[in-house]
Amino acid sequence: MRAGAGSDDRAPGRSPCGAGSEDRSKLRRVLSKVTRDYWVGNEVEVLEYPTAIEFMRRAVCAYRPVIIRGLMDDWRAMEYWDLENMNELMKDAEISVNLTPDGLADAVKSVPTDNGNEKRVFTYPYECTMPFSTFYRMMEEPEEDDAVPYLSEQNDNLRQKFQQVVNDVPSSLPLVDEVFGNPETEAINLWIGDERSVTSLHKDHFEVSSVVSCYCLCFTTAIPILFVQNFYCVVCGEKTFTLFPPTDTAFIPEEKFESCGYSLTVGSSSERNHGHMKKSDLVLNNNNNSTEASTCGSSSDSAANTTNNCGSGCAGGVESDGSSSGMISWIPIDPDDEYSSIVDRYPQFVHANPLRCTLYRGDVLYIPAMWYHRVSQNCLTIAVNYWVEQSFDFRWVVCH
Ligand SMILES: O=C(O)CCC(=O)C(=O)O
Repeated sequence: MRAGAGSDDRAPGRSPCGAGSEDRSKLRRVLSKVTRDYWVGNEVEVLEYPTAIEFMRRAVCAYRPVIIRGLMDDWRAMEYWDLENMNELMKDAEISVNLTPDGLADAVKSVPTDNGNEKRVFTYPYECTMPFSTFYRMMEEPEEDDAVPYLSEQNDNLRQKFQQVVNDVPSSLPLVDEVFGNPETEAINLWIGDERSVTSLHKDHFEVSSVVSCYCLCFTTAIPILFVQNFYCVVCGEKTFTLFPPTDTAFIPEEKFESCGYSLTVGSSSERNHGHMKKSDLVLNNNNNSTEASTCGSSSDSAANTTNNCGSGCAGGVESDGSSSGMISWIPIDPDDEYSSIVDRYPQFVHANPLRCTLYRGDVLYIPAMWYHRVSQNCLTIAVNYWVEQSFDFRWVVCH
């Protein structure tokens, strides 16, 4: 008799490697429990002025997020950055701001269809070029019917576009240099937003245009992707993170969605409203192919930057399918929604291991590569994050 022939492994409902649906559900329960008990725990640890060894032991070797205090004490940004001072310095600078009607950029939403039903699509924000002073007014004097602005361009925007303030933060974090041996900083990003904006659940990818060694590539996609570790630094305000370990990939749904992007409606009102873009100025189009002018109260007439947030050099969500089909693979849940409404739809989410934490002024959150995160602000918040190259090791293997 051939090995395996006639054994239970061949029975209906069993996978080729022998796990039936009951076994699989037991495996899920065990994976969830050992993840929680031996690895993730129930809260994000706080390290005050850690030495390199402490950070190494508590966070890097444990492959767990931690909040680090004391890394930003000597930053000039801590003294000078608030929205008013930044506006003084940069009021005429043209900046790129993401606009949405509801504060949800790069997220899965239900939209009405022509036949009166609803469908879920992945939506990109409208990337609008505007003077900093317009952004400042939209943040300081928001009106009920305003579109929601979020300075969340990524793409290394602090180093590339904010020369006036880039030297107010270090070019790298000394603790990181010591622990990882002066690693490459892939990007330094500036984020300015408030409680109206939410960044949906995702993990950080950094797409590279150059040819990199194939073992560094995410092998589920045709696009070269590096995973990065994230050092997220709050200069003022408050941010709340909901984090999940990479092994929760077994419990976190991911589906393909048609992608749509917001663009300007014809005859939009920004001129009438001193640059304030209104919710009604935005319309959702298939595939984010808008080439309309995107100057919102701007003195220039630059065209829409239609690079989406899965474009080169920024954090995508899960992965693009790498084709031009306009389909995007994304996580269709908000973990901060009502729990029962999520598990009704995705029962395996019951095994997921969320960790929640809030960062305050001067806090740095270390997010190891491949950890999922969902982010929101509790008030007007200015933050900077460093994406640092991740060297691949056994964790990469285990997580796959
Ligand atoms: O601050 C945010 O809204 C999102 C940050 C984030 O997702 C990231 O740094 O990868």
